[in-house]
Amino acid sequence: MSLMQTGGRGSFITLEGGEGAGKSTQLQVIVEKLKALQIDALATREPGGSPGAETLREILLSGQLKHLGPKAEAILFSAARIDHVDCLIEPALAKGTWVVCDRFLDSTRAYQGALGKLDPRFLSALERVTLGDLLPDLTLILDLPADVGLARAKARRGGAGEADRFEQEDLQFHESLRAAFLAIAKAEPKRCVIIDAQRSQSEVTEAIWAAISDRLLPRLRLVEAERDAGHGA
Ligand code: T5A
Repeated sequence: MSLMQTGGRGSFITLEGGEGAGKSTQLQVIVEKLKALQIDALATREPGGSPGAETLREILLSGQLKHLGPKAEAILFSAARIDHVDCLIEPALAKGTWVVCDRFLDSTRAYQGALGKLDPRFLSALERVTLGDLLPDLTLILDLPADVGLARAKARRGGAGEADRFEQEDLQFHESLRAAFLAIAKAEPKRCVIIDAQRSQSEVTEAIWAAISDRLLPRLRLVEAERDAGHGA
């Protein structure tokens, strides 16, 4: 049985983790694998993903608003998210497209929330007004030692290019970030799966695909089987 699009709502997958964990690399592979199963899928990223949010991305990653502090940054990342959700994510999910997103709400929880020591009640309120009921169906947390990720990110820049606002933070910041993502995964095991990202790219892809096959594809197969049975009646 082929995994054709079912006409139902698409699934929403997010990739999270520290700098250089391999999120962008894996994002493309996942989307290609979904398309090979004839699932309509698109890749997107945060901050960004829609014209308004990309404008905010440029400002946020330039570091020129760092002095405003984590609370204001959390609001600005959320403002970008509202545009992204309204313009791209919700319309795509509603028409049955699967959306695979490089970073989403857990990055705000980890970078601004945990590292910025924000009151969790402030973040919950912000999530409520930003997202309503929208949550990822599956979040893959790519985990690796902070120094390995930073070295990968630096190598990708060719060593010379300028590190962005958050890559410039010290190693202690990035180690705490790793712990924050692991804590999120521990608190929400139904939504989150930790992926050991220190392995080779193909091994990481294999682990990610195992999680998607385990958590999301059975639901799709079920809907499809019901639809086929209905057609056959
Ligand atoms: N942010 C974002 C917040 O503070 N709050 C928020 O709410 C949100 C949404 C975004 C920044 O904004 C912050 C977090 C970030 O600091 P970005 O430019 O989008 O910045 O950067 P990152 O998301 O951190 O992405 P990176 O590009 O740094 O890392 P990736 O995407 O995880 O890594 P990737 O795939 O580019 O890989 C890095 C290098 O490693 C190699 C790749 O070829 C590449 O050269 N690589 C591997 N090498 C060995 N083994 C593997 N398994 C490898 N996988 C990839």
